[in-house]
Parts: sequence; C-alpha cells; structure tokens
Amino acid sequence: MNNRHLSILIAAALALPALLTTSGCKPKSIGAAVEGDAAQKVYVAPGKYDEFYNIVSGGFNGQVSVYGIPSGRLLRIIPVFSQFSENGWGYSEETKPMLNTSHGFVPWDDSHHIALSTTNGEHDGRWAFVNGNNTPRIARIDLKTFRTVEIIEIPNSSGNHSSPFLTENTEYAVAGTRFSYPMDDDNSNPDVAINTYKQNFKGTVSFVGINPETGRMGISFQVLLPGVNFDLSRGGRGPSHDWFFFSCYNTEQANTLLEVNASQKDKDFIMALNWKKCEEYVKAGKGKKSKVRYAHNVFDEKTHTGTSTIEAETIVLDPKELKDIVYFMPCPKSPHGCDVDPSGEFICGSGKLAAVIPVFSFSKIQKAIADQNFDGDYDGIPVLKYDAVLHGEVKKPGLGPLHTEFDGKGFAYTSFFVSSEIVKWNIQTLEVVDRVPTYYSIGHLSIPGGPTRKPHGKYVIAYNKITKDRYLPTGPELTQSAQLYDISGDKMKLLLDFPTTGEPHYAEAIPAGLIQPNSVRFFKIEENQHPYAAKGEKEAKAFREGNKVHVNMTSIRSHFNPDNIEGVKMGDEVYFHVTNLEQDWDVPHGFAVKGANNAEILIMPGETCTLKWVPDRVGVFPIYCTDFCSALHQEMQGYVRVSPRGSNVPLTFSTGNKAEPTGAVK
Ligand code: K7E
Ligand code: CUA
Repeated sequence: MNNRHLSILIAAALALPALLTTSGCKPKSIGAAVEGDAAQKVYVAPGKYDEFYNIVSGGFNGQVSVYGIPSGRLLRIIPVFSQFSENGWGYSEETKPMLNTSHGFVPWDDSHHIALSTTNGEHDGRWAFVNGNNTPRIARIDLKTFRTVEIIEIPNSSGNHSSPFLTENTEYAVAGTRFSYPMDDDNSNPDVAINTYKQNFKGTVSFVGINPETGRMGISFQVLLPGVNFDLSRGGRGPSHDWFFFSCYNTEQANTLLEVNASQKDKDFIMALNWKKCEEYVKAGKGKKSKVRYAHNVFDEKTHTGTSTIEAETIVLDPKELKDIVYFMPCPKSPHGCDVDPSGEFICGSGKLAAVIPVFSFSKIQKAIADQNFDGDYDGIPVLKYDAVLHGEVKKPGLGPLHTEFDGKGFAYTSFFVSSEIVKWNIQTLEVVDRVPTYYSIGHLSIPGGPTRKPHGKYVIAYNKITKDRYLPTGPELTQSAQLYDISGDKMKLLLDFPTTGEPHYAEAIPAGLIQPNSVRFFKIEENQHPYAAKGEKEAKAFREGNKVHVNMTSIRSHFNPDNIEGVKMGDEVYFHVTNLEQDWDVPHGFAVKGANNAEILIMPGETCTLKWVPDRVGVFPIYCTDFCSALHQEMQGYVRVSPRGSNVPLTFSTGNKAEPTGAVK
C-alpha cells in the first residue's frame, strides 16, 4: 500500500463518525437489524441462570468485570490493578501489598487481555489471568472466589501488551514488551538519546511459569529480542503445542510519529518462538542472569493477607547465540491480532493496515525451518520466506482487521475496526461467507471457548470502542459496549447490546458449569489464620503498641464487638481488624469510621479485614456497618472516643456496658 492509500485509511479511521453516517455502515433503521425472536434468545427469566460467564477486561479501569451470557447482566466487578472503594481492595491493610511494584504503590493499570486457564487446551475453570499494560504486570484471579490472588511484575519490559496468553496446559503465561526501550531494570538507568532507538532499544518476551497445583507464578525465563513492538500473541496447540506466536509492529524502529513512521514497510512480522527449546537451554544453564527488581505479590487465603516480595534476578536467553529459538515471518502490515485456530495448524495475523488476512500454516513453518528457507535475517533473527509459510490470504475481507476467534466448525470470525463489522470466513478455503455490522468500531471479539481446542460456539460477542447514539446520552463521557450475536446458523444474527464498565478489550466466555459448582460461599472461620482475627466475641479486644491501637473486632448480625472504644489519643494510628463471624452465604458486613480518608471495608463471612485510621481531631466518632445485613442493620453501629495527646483516659473497650481495661482478654 502506498502512502496516499495509507493516509486515506488513517483519515478514515480518525473520521470514523463521518464514515459511519455517510458510508452506509449504519442501517437506516437499527431495529431492522434485529429479528423478532432476538428478545426470547437473550431472555433469562427471573431466578434462572445464564449459560455462560463472560469475563471481560476493563481496559483503563484496571479491573475485570463478569457478565452473564446471553442476558448481558453485570454480575461482578473484580478489582485487580485498581483500588476499589466499594469493597476496600487496595485500601485495606491486607490488600495494599498486592499493588506494590518496583516503582512503589501503583494503584492503577490498563488491563487488556483475559486468559482463562486450560488443561489439554480446554477450559478448566480454575483461574483467570489478566495483564497490566502500563506498569508491566500479570494478575491471577481465583475463579472459586472471583478475587485477585497474585500479581507479578515483569522486569525488562515496558508496556506489557501481548499478555497474559497461555500455553495449552497453563504451563506458562507470556508477557511481551509493547514499548521497546533501553533496559534499565538492573538500575543502570541508561540515559540515552531517544533517537538512538536503533542502537540502544530492545524488546523481550517473558515466560511466567505457573504451578499446576497452586497456580503460583514465577518468571521462568526471558528472551532478548530486537527493538520492535510486540503487540499480541497466542500459544500453539496440538501439533504446535511447543510454540508461541507474537505479532510485532514498528519493525521500522521509529521513535516518533509512529502513525506514519511505523507504517512504512509493507510487511512487519509474526514471531514464532519455540518455548520447549528455550526450556532446554535454561535447563542446560545457557541463560544469562539479569540483575533486576520486580515485585511478586501473593494473597494468602488462610491469613486473608497479601505479601509483597521484591525479587532480584531473571534468566535471559539471547537467540543470537542460542539457535533455533525464534523465527520471524513477514506479515502485512502492522499486525495487531495473532490468533491460532483450534487445530493448532493455522495462525492468522491481522494487519491493521493490510488489505488481506494472511493465514500461516504451522506444518509449512516447520518445513521452511528444516529447509532453511530464509529471506535473510532481521537483527540476527532468521526471517522465513512469506510464500513458504503461507497457507493463503483472505482477500478483501474489510478495513482494519484486529482480532480473530474460532467456532470449532471450521470458521473464523475477524473483527474490523474501520469498517465496523464482524466477518466470518472459512479457514480452509479462505472464503468470506458472512458479515454483520457492529455499533460501532469493534475491537476484540469473543466466542465462548474460541481460543481453545474445543470452542463452545453458539455466540460471538463484539466489544466496541464507540457507542455514540446507542444509549441515552450521559454527557461527553459515554459507556463502552458489547454486542451479542447468535452464530448457531449460517448467518450471524444480532441479539443484544449491553453496556460495559471501562473499555472492554479481550474477554473470554466459559460455560457456567465449569465455575458455578466450585464457587466458594464463605470462608471457614476455624481456618482463619489472620494474626489479628477474633474468631469469637470472647476474643474481641483493643490493645496498644506504642502509638498503634489495634482493635480485634468481631461483626455478627447486628453488632460489633467492641462497639465502644475509649482511650485513643491524637497521634495514634488505629487499626480496626474486623472479623466477620457469620458462617452463611451472602452475609458480608461493612465497616466505616467518620473521617477515614481511605474507604470502607467489606468483610466476607469468615474473613478478617483491616482498616487503618489516623484521627485528625479530638472527639467522638461513629463507626457503622455499611452493608444492609439484617432488619437491625441500622443499629449496627458504635463509637470511638479520641482524646488529646497526653490525655490519661485509659484504653478501654466494651459492648453492652461492660468496659474492659487495656489489653484484657476474657
Ligand atoms: Cu484492545 Cu488486545 Cu490491547 Cu486489540 S488490544 S482492540
Ligand atoms: Cu452488618 Cu449491616
């Protein structure tokens, strides 16, 4: 494509609203796009359950949200990289360490991709992984509790976008640098001119090993690569099990005005990486140690407490010295999505600026490598000949292809941002068989089980970047949205629009039956190992350690114990360690104190959470439960008295008028 065409394409993308109103992408009557029985197909009667969980990244809100499919009902928001005042995530003392990084406390990130754990390439319903793009991190969510239980920072990386995609048995989650940069994690702080990009900037991809029993992560190895932008990735499956595929753009190695300067070449690359071979090199001691600093944060479900450890080393493999690890395959043009079909034989690259969708053949890739059918090298990495590895091209599929999912019946579904549509095509024959408009400008799309060996089919869900006129206006800031299409027949049929929280990027959907039976209802109080837990009202107490006042408090319908506390002084830090004694499903208690400058905490049955409060004035301060828990919820309250510094009011605590002296335990 020449530059004139390119600028037309870019202009079209930027002038999207105009394009949509003038090009006929939007039907005159939107109602006409929905058929009569659509409502019936998405109607989940009161008291009935949805068929699928849809686990959706929240983009710039740093969270993950969970919807029911086909209803589109929002079931849960899971805070991951963000503080969440609704339940105290990132505000409670137990969860603050989860947001620690080598840059200190970072309570925000940009989460783009969900990866659900698989065994033999099929969903197993155990964990959801999600990436943090800004301060490179991968988080693991336990699908028994829908809580973030681990976050690992990725060193030698800058922008963790092609992440956290998995290998077939969840052996590894991957993390590729989106922004190449002069590596500085060894604290060398390379102060180089930005225009020395070509000499000084590097990329890496990291393989984060996952313990098959516990899910615990650890960085197994990193691969040092040329300074290009790694965008998306997918693990192989079946015959391509040992391989991982990454799309790369900016092979021009531009450091400014990338919209033009990184769009010069007709082809960038898909990188094929043999992770099994990397494992062998690591085992043989071939990697180099890299001195780095990164945080590894783990939440212990027994102590209900997160701990953050700073790690100091990774193993880096250099493919210029260690042969047969990576190969580049030319891919038109600035590829974004890089998706592997359920058989593991076909890999599609979606060049944002390309007029075709190239589909690569894994068996041809293997043959080209064996025959050394190279087109020279790129910065020391062999480049395979395009024609030698190509299965074929989907011709004229649409404008601005981004991502592809699969239905398991031989068809692929590609999202087109610029032409705002989903296009269905046959993987073998590469023929386009159907297309439907999206409202508007689809990014990712998801078929339940689409990235596994056995897609569950039935629906495709579009995650759109622009909603414009689709909902009642809410000022300049509008919701993002998803759209549900029926794909059970030959033709895709629009069924439903539903708003999403944050910007949805990737999402996965999984049959409810793989998660629902294992869902935890409450934490067992006898298993609570929190150091400040009061596992019964008799263990409730308040005690002083210097200027720290600890209150080991219980909550049960409908009172706190203690609910009267005196003897706190100005200059004290008060730690309310609230244990919820309930042993029943869906009876959380909340806790708040007037003037606390963080958040409430929401404590699940059997759990202990801690709110730190530093009183800023003398007086009497109410505490209360924030979650309507019983008919007498409104009575679930108490007081804390704060006296001047140096006052001789003794520390006492009580419930029901029986004051206890300092430190007393009944
Ligand atoms: Cu939204 Cu996967 Cu970050 Cu495409 S990426 S849209
Ligand atoms: Cu406890 Cu309301």
